Amino acid sequence: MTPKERYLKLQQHLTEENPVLLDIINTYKELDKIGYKTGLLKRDESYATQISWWPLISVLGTFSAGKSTFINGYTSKAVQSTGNQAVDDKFTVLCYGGNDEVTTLPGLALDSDPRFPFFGISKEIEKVKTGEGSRIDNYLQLKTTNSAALKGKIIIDSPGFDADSQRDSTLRITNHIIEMSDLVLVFFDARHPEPGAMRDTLEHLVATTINRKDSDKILYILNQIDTAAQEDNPEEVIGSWQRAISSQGLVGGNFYAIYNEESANDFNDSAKAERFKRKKDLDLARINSRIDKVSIERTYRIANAMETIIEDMHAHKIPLIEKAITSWRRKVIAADIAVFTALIIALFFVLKMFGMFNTPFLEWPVFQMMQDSIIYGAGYSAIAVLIIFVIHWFLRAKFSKWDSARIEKTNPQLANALRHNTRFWRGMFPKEPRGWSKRNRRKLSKIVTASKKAIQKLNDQFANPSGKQDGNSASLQTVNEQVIEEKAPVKEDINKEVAIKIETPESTIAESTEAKTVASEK
Ligand SMILES: Nc1nc2c(ncn2[C@@H]2O[C@H](COP(=O)(O)OP(=O)(O)O)[C@@H](O)[C@H]2O)c(=O)[nH]1
Ligand SMILES: [Mg+2]
Repeated sequence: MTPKERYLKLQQHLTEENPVLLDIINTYKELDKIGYKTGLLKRDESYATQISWWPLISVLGTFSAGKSTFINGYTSKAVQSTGNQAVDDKFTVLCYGGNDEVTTLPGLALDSDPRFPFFGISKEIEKVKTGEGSRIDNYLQLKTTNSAALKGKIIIDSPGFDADSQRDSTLRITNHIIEMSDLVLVFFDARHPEPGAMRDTLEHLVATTINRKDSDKILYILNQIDTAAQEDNPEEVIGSWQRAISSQGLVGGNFYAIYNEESANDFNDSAKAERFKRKKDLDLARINSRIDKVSIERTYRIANAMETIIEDMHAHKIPLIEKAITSWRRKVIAADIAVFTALIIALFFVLKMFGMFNTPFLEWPVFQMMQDSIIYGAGYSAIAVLIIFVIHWFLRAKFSKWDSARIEKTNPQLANALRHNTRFWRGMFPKEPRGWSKRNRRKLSKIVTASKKAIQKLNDQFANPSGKQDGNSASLQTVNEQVIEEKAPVKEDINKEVAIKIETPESTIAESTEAKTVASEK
């Protein structure tokens, strides 16, 4: 899929899901242009596909803990089949789609979906077993449906997690999914009399998650607590699970206990039922608010990512390109000197061998011929110059090839930019790297301005309750306010920093006029 097709697909989805992000897409396109011009981006790449446009929420956990039931409840649709037998042996990626009925697509469809860079997964599986990566359909499927709760997010349901019987590939996918997720819900179920039975599973999860910087994104959910209601001391069941989780050193605050009302057993005791429902409603609201928060944060992150990319260009990418060009140039000049000195010395000895230095220069047959005819004169000079340039270009090309091949291993982007900057028609002493003209740098500061505007629009959208009615949580409004409060000052700092770095005195004047053009274009 070409970047153009990807953009089209993105645009289609965003029109349905979050129109404010449409503006951001256009600024991403502008940013791509600079990427191509500087050689930091290959023609078939795009900055827009380097970020995930939708937050990813994955649901992992033990077999028949109620993961699929939870997802059906969350989406208010029967998207997933449920039951106590192993009903699903695949990972299911759920996202919003226009149709009312659930549409199922093979895992291969995920390979080309711009919303989510899933091709990483086939590479991951390929590492486990050669050839397995192409059988991605065995592990993954995509389902779409028009549940409002799915708008602007992607949810992954997983087959039961059972550390012993888990095949390597499934474990790999699980780890990959945890890696990419913005939020991970890990389900256990209270039917198992004591957490000890789940120790293996817990241990595996702990092993993969404990040392993560982002371990706060993992929520531990004890499900089906209705089944504990018959116990003499049901609170103790929940308590012992919580202790088991905390004793493993997991983030204790991320523990929740819930059940699904439709699937729940009868409580046979209205006071108990009341108590359980209260606990469940509270925890469910906390879970939902984490999900909403992640969706909103992601929207800001998409807008902010451009500034980060631009900042990175100024601070690291371009200086690195400049350094690579300088180092390449130094080598070419050194090689030029060495080769031409050697040639002159060789020529000198050859001429000496033939005793040419016994006759004066101007009487050499070559020079005689050149003096006799202007055509010969010009011809010989041209050949001499051509030979010199061919040697020089050969050296240039060789060093560019060697340098970029060496850099390719650690920094493919820089290698590409170096090749881009050392094409044969480029001078050896450019004022600035290719594509890094004043005009393009001004365009970048325009992009920063545009992304700031988009963030403002997002603020307006989220601060206005009528702006987003289709959220499924009652607490959405408070979450929004919370997020905005937390984010606003940070963003301003980043903006200021970028602005300071980018704005040279000339660009400030030009930018104010150009900013007007941008505004009038809209
Ligand atoms: N009692 C009770 N049963 C539940 C609850 N949630 C799910 N179940 C049942 O547990 C079984 C397994 O659920 P499922 O969602 O398929 O589990 P998964 O394997 O984790 O996807 C199904 O028969 C559900 O009806 C709950 O909260 N309480
Ligand atoms: Mg299931």
